[in-house]
Amino acid sequence: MTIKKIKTSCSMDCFDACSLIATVSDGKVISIEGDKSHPLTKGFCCHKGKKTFERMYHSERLKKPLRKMGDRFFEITWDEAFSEIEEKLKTTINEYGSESILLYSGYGYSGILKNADRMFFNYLGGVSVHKGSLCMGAGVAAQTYDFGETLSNAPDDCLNSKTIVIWGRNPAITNIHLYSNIKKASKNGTKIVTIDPLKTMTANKSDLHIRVKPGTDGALALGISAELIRSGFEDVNFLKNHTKGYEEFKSYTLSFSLSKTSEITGIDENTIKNLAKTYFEKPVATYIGFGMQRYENGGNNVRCIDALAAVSGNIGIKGGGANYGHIIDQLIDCEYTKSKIYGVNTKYYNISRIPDFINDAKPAIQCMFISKANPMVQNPDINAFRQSLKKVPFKVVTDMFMTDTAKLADIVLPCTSVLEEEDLIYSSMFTPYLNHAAKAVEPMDDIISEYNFYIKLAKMMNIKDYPNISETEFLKRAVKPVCDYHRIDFEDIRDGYFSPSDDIAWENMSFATPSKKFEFYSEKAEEDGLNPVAKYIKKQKDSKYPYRLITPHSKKSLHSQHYHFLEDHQILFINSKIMETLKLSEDSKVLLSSKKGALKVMVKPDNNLDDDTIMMYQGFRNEKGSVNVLTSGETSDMGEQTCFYDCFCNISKIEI
Ligand SMILES: Nc1nc2c(c(=O)[nH]1)N[C@H]1C(S)=C(S)[C@@H](COP(=O)(O)OP(=O)(O)OC[C@H]3O[C@@H](n4cnc5c(=O)[nH]c(N)nc54)[C@H](O)[C@@H]3O)O[C@H]1N2
Ligand SMILES: Nc1nc2c(c(=O)[nH]1)N[C@H]1C(S)=C(S)[C@@H](COP(=O)(O)OP(=O)(O)OC[C@H]3O[C@@H](n4cnc5c(=O)[nH]c(N)nc54)[C@H](O)[C@@H]3O)O[C@H]1N2
Ligand SMILES: [Mo]
Repeated sequence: MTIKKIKTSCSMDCFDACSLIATVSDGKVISIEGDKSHPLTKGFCCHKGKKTFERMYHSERLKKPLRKMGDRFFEITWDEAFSEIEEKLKTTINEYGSESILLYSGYGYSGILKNADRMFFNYLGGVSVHKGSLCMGAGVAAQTYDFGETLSNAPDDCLNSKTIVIWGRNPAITNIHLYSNIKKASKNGTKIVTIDPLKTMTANKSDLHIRVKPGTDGALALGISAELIRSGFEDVNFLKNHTKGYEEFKSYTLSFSLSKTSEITGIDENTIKNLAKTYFEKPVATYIGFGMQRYENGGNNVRCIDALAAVSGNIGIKGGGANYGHIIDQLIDCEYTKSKIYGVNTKYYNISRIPDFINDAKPAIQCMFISKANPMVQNPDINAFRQSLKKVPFKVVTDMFMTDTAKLADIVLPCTSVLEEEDLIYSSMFTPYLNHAAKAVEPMDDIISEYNFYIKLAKMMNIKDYPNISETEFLKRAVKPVCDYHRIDFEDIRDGYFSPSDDIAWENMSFATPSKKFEFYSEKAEEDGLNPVAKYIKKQKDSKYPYRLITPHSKKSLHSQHYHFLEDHQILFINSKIMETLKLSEDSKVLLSSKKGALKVMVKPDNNLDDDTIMMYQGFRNEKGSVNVLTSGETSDMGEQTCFYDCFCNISKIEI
């Protein structure tokens, strides 16, 4: 028996991107552990990361290409799959042009290599590709106006903080390595404050939980800033030397009196006053989450929080930061970037509103390629999504499993697991590291990797310039700018990991904005038709749908991926007062309806919820109750981010 330890990485779309050690015995992976030598992973990962090898060997894993005939799928050979796809692409391009091909290349896998699909379709002349975001777009746009880029302090820098404010993020569940640092900081005496409408596990373990009304964080941040300014607590030096437009911000923010802020946010005046004092007593690290930007005013909410961090001088300092994401994509310049010049016919569709795009596209969409995503569960307004797909004559989905999306395809292609290929993994959400993932085992059943699939298809389509290079060479070229800048060799990264980032974001006070300062006033925002200064915008409610549905991420699953195999049923959490008003008891069945659709669900009481907020977890597959039959494709004020949590519903009891 030969036992090998292979250094690989979790490839799931997550803050942490854990470095993993796969134990391989006689050509089979038998276990996965967090990598002890990795500075962020520190020897532990979550249950989902550990399951990476179980997913690879799962009995339901797809191993052969499948073709739909009637309502059923049948196995076909790779050659048959290739020739049908080749023929469809050729006739589509000849008759309608390449823009009548739609590519949905999602975020279900965080490696560089699997950008091959985007590269191929650029070489093909450019197709319809997405813009906007289901995930973190509003916050990224906001931080780009304020700082010029989205960067955070190093993950363990919060050990230097006097207070850590976790604002609309649930790291105990979604970002476990940040959470372990927070726990450590707490033991050392750092105060932990969580601002969240839900009593999450993170909120439960904090020194202070502030239950803000959903979507009102902008007002809260402005109210705290106003109190800081009124008390003379603002950081005069930082404001004078490193910011632009403070006076404009100040005159607007001062209209947020304690009483007005309290009324909007539901937080008492004393708490707001104390928060101002907390922000004055530096350093304060603010961890801004993605939950709080899934709103119509999501971008402005983040801008208001950035402004608070700036007014209090918590930017560019140890233990501080307006820590949202940590984008390192700009350092990666792969063959994919070069391929963009070939994509002359590239057209953009809004990722939240695919049905509208398909319904109106001219030329009409003829072919659709979906990979690394399960939009039939995760996109908003999935009823409309399903309807619109009926109009697309030919659909190819690449996935490891028969998802709700794959079920709607004409051809389903299997793909490799991260354990079956070499790759470089990164996340841009939090971890500053690029992790090398070595190939642990050969692909099962001769599955053709996406990378090699597109090399072969490029040959069949006679694309002469398409880079016919090895995976290793592709990765080497991708990180060449990083290697050149940091004077390292690809082999240094191949040893395990590399962080190209500074420990303290913006420590040199040279921001990436046009003025090189922190911009309270952003001309770029103004050019984009937005208020140049961060603003609180209020969402009007529709009285027909009195309850706001929040659908956060759960511990059990990464989106739909693990729920796919769980027997759990969807549950709607509401408080006892609503239960009484609607004459419901625990486990009653209700019809939850929105202007987009309806879902039958069981209810359970949760008295930590207020009287107009209800909660369900996202990620359940269609037959178990996908929340996204209720959500709509409306997008936020900036970044074209789906407003998943601006979902207003009604509840009616189902009499059995
Ligand atoms: N276990 C697990 N981990 C994951 C994921 C997963 O599916 N499962 N998904 C990964 C991905 S892709 C992402 S984007 C991240 C998301 O990570 P997070 O941002 O931590 O998670 P969310 O569930 O989007 O929302 C975080 C919190 O925002 C709160 N919230 C909602 N509305 C408001 C509001 O108006 N104001 C405030 N202050 N808070 C609000 C919610 O109650 C929730 O507790 O997690 C990543 N990690
Ligand atoms: N209501 C509501 N909806 C939400 C959210 C919410 O908070 N509320 N959160 C949103 C967020 S933050 C996000 S990021 C999205 C996530 O949306 P998705 O990324 O669509 O969600 P996943 O369920 O993770 O689907 C990823 C798919 O990729 C497949 N996959 C994994 N590895 C590979 C690979 O190597 N190649 C290929 N081809 N496929 C692979 C997986 O098997 C899985 O089916 O959902 C969004 N939807
Ligand atoms: Mo996400």
